[in-house]
Amino acid sequence: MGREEMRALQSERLRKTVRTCYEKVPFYKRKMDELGVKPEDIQTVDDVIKLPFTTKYDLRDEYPYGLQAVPMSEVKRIHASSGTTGKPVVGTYTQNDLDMWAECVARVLAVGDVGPGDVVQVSYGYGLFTGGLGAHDGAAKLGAVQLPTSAGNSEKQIMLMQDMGTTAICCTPSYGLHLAEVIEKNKVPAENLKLRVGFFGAEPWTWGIRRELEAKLHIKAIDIYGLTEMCGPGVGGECQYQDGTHLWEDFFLPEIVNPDTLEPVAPGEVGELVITSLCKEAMPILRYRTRDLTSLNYEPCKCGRTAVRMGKVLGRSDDMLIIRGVNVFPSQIETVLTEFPAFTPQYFITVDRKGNEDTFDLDVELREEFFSPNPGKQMPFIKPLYDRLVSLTGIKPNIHILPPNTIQRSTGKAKHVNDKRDFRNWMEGK
Ligand code: DLL
Repeated sequence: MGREEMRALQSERLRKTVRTCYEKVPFYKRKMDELGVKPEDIQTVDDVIKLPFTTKYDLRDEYPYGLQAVPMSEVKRIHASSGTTGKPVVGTYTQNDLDMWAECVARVLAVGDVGPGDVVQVSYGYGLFTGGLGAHDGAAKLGAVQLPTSAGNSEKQIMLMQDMGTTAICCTPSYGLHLAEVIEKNKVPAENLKLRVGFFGAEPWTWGIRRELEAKLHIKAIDIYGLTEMCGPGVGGECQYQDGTHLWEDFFLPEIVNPDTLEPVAPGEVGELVITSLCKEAMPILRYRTRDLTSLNYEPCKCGRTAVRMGKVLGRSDDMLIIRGVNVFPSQIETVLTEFPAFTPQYFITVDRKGNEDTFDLDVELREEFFSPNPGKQMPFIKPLYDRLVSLTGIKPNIHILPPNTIQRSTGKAKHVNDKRDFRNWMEGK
């Protein structure tokens, strides 16, 4: 769809969404009244900046159904993700919402030519998490075979992958890496695997991880993006050119704002992604602050899709680490680590404070063939990694080399950081 046509469609859908929010969701009526905005003030997508933001804290405060715009009799599914504290963030869906979601995921899977005869192994967790059922319904929409293995039990996953002839896999990139390691460890012959493509998301990942996944699993690794508040996976996905994540703008209106001032940033600049849903019925959502730091590129894509492309998620405006005054994203560490082939891409960061000084400890693993418990033999590996990290981030890490397979592997979203200082309160007050 051409940009002008898209704008017209978005504007029409935005008007409808805003009216519904105002009339059906007391929370939005209150917020809009506070800002002195009426539904008729919103005529085109340019007016979106007049609308109030929605945050994770609002969702928590309105838990569980405060933002719902339809009666329970129209709700067909409930999903949830972990919230900032205690209570989860809840998403509810009408049948149309579920259909729209499946369409969104199907658009991404279609990039890998997924269709009838394909066996799609869904190794995202099934349950309240949107990954499992989201990928499942997307595969179903394309008429592919759904293999709902869920996450975990890796040996069995790999047995099924061979026996069932899995051609496409959906899981977190960290779990994909773990499966690749198990395949390697079990010396599974390449000809036993029919894998062609993988759809990885739910956590930030880098080009280094992509190269590793593609080389080890002999696949094309496609990025799929999404969040529970919008539907789940499939808010967007990469095309075959792997040069940005196309966001499905007919369903979601994206903006990038400066996370401090909340003002729009210049086109192409990095800031926080804010999304307004354009078709959601059960829980329409206005200007949701995703906390994901990224940029938008409206240049036409080689693939012919006109949908805007989002850059790789660089981190979250709330998981950014500030170590000795320097902003550090775990993804930066990952990028550096994957430049050094002697190391596995596994890492764990511990940040603490001793006296007035922040401490930064980084656990990494050397691959089997390079590992030695003798510190003297580790030094030649530590030094270049250390130098590279210092030159990139400006802070000096204490690097600890661990034997292969010691850092805790994850079946879902990997946990890479233990920040013992707890800046959360400080960040919230900012
Ligand atoms: O993680 C939905 C999902 C499932 C997406 C499976 C893709 C695949 P939540 O649990 O609500 O939903 O977490 C949403 O995860 O705001 C991002 O910070 C992060 N995230 C999701 N996909 C990506 C991605 C699901 N491709 C939060 N790259 C989002 C980077 C991602 N971060």
